[in-house]
Amino acid sequence: MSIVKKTSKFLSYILRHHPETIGLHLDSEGWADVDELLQKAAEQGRDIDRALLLDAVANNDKKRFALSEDGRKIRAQQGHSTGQVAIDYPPQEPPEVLYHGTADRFWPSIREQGLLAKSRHHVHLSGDFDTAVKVGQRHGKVMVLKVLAQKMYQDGHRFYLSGNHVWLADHVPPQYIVVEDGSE
Ligand code: HQG
Repeated sequence: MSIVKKTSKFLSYILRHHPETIGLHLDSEGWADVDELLQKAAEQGRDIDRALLLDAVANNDKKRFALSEDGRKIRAQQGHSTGQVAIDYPPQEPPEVLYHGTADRFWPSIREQGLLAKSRHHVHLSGDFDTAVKVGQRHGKVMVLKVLAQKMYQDGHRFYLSGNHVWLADHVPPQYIVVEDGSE
């Protein structure tokens, strides 16, 4: 694995899940001070300099991280599990449908409960089918679900769009989920 990729994985772990493992403070919007992060990482024997951090941010395949305008702060754009963070993306009107990729073994439970955020803060949805396939493949035999997002929205459910264009919802009740057979 390249050093840039390793750095991205480290940043995901720290900025989304476990900032406390290096004693880093995130504010409620998920921002960490870049200098502090580099210093705390160095204390743990992680040799990350500013150039490497900027490289990991700029070249991340899913644009997982964002820098503040002045470049002094960094945060993960979505996918958090840490209780220290509650990013307040403004609610947005979603398109007619959104997609969620999962593994087919989860279907009996999803059919009963709908889509739950599980360990993350939100259910993650995508605007395109292919992204959902990739997300689902991480879990096993992929199954793509179509979410009737516009109908859900009309019924009063909220949607948010993260800075890296991942659609987020608190919960997707089962009546808005249709199994997608890929024929579209
Ligand atoms: C499933 C990656 C049983 C859900 C991706 C999923 C994404 C249920 C798993 C982002 C369920 C949670 C998020 C229910 C949901 N019963 N299973 N009622 N409700 N599930 O990884 O959406 O690389 O937390 O279907 O690209 O797979 O991290 O969520 O299979 O954008 O940037 O529970 O993570 O991005 O798994 O992936 P995850 P996800 P990053």
